[in-house]
Amino acid sequence: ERESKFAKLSEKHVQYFQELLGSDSAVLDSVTKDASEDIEPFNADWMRKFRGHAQLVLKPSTKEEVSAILKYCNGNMLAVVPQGGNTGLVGGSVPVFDEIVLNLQKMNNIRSFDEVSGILVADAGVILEVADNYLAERQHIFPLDLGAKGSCQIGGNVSTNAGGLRLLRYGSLHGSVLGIEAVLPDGTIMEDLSLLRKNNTGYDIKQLFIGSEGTIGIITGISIQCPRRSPAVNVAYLGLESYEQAQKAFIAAKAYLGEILSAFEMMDGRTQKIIKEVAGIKLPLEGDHPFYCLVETSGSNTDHDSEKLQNFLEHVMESEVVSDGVLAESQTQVADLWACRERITECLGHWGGVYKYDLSIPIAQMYDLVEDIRERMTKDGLLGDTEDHPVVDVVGYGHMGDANLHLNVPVRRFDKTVEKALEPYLYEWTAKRNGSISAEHGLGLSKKPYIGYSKSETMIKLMKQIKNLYDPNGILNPYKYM
Ligand code: FAD
Ligand code: 2HG
Ligand code: ZN
Repeated sequence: ERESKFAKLSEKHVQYFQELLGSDSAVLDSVTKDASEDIEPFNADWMRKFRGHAQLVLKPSTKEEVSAILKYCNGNMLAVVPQGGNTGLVGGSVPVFDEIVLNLQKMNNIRSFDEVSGILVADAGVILEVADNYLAERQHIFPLDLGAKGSCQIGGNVSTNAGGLRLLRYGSLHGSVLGIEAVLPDGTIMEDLSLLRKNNTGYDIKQLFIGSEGTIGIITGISIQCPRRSPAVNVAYLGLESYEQAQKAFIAAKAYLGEILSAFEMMDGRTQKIIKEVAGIKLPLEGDHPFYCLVETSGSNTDHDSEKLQNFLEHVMESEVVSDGVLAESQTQVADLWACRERITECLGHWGGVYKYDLSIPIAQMYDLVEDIRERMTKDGLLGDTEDHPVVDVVGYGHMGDANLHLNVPVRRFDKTVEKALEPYLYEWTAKRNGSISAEHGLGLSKKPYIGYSKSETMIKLMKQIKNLYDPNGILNPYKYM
């Protein structure tokens, strides 16, 4: 239910924001006002699963504007949803009711880059791919990469503590983000854009903002440690007979490739069949394999890296860990092999909807859950080839090197019976194995009711105390997180 403590948007409020930002930075609902831009894309999430009813979208260009907006909203009890690229997968970036959307897209300047230290300082609204291209021109790399790079913003990435495809190599944003500039709900500007790798002077408050999903403040800028870009990047795509073999391949990759291993991704055969059927992608290997792995190395010496990779491939082929494999021989082939992994998410939406789960589970047991759920869906008569079955398939893939499974259930329509058969069953399954109900996508709206499977009562109480301290009126991203 909409919380009655929040005010409803009035003409007076709109007038204040238009005077503050100018009318082209305040997008209004076309039903009630003259629309300068369609408001619908700001109200609907990427999956088209969640839809809010904001009547106003604000696009500030400076931290001072963000501060003035929040101060006014806090004083007038207007609820606000911070929004970056709106690629989040848990319903966190769109309103639940009529919250005002504060979108960061106009704050998109790179502020500085130091080629000696590799530290980048940039506005929160810079698109991830834009930041990475900027760094590529300077022989550096953004320490995060993910399929939504063309749309997601670095502020959104930090707010969700996104993991992505190379966490195995570059670690979590909790390690690489050095500083944060944020605006608190009462309008206070928190300047903590440290350029220091080491700084032991009290509580590390910026860490609270990393993964806080817009609940305690709006991130307006970040400073981040960026590694040198590796001149030698190799990618191999392997076909395997079983999940058991995929685990052996991972062990061998760590042993043979050591410090140059930069990604180890697992895709089941069903995901590969789906990308071929839905997007017409030509699969790199002949025939069907039950499992596939994508292995990437990044190093500084082409000959040295190639030799290591050859030894790895010889080992896994000779010992029959891997049934078949292909090594990219050009930049285009590198991109083609990565497409087989990165385009899965987009293709799974083909039939209408997807139930998505993003779980941390001990590697050895990761794929057991996919098989268990497939059996459950079949037994309940929900999975089948015809229209009267809501479930199209049950697939598993993900960041195997990080013990992060993406279990996806593509459906012909969102259906309460399917949802009830999945939840909380698979959260209980995960909790029993000491896993996490969200490895990287966060809580948002989808996982709010289930946080208890991953956090104790004491931890939830502490989280609520932090929320109340930063946002006593509860105006920032209400109804979500915990
Ligand atoms: P949004 O979706 O706009 O917002 C996400 C959350 O952060 C919301 O709660 C919002 O309120 C808050 N927020 C956004 N910006 C700010 C800000 N400046 N200040 C405060 N709060 C803010 N995620 C992964 O972790 N790993 C992946 O590999 C991955 N791959 C993806 C692939 C695809 C194809 C898609 C569609 C999504 C993928 N995601 C992945 C999920 C998503 O892209 C990431 O979570 C991303 O970090 C969200 O960034 P965004 O700018 O789109 O944020
Ligand atoms: C990925 O790793 C993303 O591709 C998205 O985290 C996963 O769609 C998903 O479930
Ligand atoms: Zn992922």
